[in-house]
Amino acid sequence: MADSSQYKMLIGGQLVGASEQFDVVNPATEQVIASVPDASQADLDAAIAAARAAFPAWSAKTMDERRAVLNAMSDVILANIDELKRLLTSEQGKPHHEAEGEVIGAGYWLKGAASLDLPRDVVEDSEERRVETRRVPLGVVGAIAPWNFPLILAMFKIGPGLLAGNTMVLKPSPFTPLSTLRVAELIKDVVPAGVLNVITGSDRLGPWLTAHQGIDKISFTGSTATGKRVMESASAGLKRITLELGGNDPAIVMPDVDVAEIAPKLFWAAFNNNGQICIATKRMYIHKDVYEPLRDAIVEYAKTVKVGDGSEQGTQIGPINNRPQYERVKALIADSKEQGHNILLGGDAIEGPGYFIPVTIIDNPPETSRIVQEEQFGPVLPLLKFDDVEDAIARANASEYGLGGSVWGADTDRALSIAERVASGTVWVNETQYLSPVAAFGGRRQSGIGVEGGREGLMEYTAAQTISVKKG
Ligand code: TXE
Repeated sequence: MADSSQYKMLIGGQLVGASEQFDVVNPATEQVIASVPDASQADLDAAIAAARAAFPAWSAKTMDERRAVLNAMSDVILANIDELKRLLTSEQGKPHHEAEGEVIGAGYWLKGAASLDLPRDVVEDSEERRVETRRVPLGVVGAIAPWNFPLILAMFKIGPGLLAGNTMVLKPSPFTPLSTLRVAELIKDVVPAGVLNVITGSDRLGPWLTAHQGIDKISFTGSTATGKRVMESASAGLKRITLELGGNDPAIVMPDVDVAEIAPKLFWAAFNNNGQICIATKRMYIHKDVYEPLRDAIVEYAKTVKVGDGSEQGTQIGPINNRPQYERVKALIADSKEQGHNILLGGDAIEGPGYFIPVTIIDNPPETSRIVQEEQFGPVLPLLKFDDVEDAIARANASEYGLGGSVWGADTDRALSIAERVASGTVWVNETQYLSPVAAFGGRRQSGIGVEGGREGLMEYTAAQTISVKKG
């Protein structure tokens, strides 16, 4: 089939098509909105060859020279907010105001990452020798970004990966390739050819990329199940990996909270981006003294929230991004119904077209139920009652996941002492989901390996090199 797509991949500084394409659907309408290149093995080879060819010159540049390129990319993104936000809403579903926030966040993430530095440690400086450990880039990074925050999560990888001196082949999710391809087109003249390559493909491309001999490191954001397959495939070449996987974040709500003030905050902790966030609150443990009033306040607030097409004025929550995820979330709600859980709000599917699920809130289901134990990644939240905070901490930590978590209370010192006992990579007190390009972010247990962000995240794109110089 001839390449009819207006969207092109970026390989070696050139915009290129592919001999095959696949369709991208608007999740609010289920209409096909574009077709994009479905990279072949040869296209992948070409992207990796371009990245390898660009590596010597890029890695030889100073950190300041690379910083300047990241800042220039950021400026291009920030100069095109309106177009990118509309594109993002059309492929992802999120409301325009959230899409705008993501585009701006993507731009600023690059700037934040560009402010980082790598350590150079003189570990010995004696009469006999000088020993210094510095950090060197790894080579070509294969980056796989997901569909919930396609742009900003790509920048989580591009920023530190390129700053450290690596070159990159980035693969966006097949559900949300458009805004990333458009960014690639916009930045192509500010990034040296081959330093950043963007390729799109159907389900076959991810496994090809992770198994490819020409890749030195993989940075993957996606599900735990796929993360394990990525790790397996990376093992053949002993590739370095960073895996940012699923989460089942607990919130612990203490009895001294101000119910009216906190209800909307707790609502958005769970339902921001339609619950499709690895660090969304997915289990909400509320102290029994405030359980009923807070439950009622959250439900009342939820009734005021408008679910609809993200491109329409006033929409606060859009559709689920894609059909497989829509089916997964519906199956979890169906399970709750079968188990006879008390569904306070929502529950019944909204008539199509579009992958719409109403905001669904479940009243104190058993701890062992699927809706508590599994990552829902959609607009359904179990509220859970606790009496003793020790019990709440134990339940919060009894999960195979360990990505995020939050503690809410007027007594901040008390909340902090509880937060320190939540066994997750990030724990917030009286807020959630604040991430920074200069802070390490990563998961424990089955939520992942390694971190993104901060100096530690930057160092994951490097190897230690010790240089020992004999004196005299
Ligand atoms: O992701 P997958 P999906 C979670 C969330 C959701 C679940 C599934 O719980 O329900 O993931 O989402 C590529 N080797 N998160 O199916 O399966 C594939 O092409 C290499 C959490 O979308 O993990 C796609 O681009 N790559 C999350 C990407 O991997 C492979 C964000 C993700 O696919 C591959 C999104 C393989 N063997 C979903 N198989 C977060 N952590 O934020 C597939 N891929």
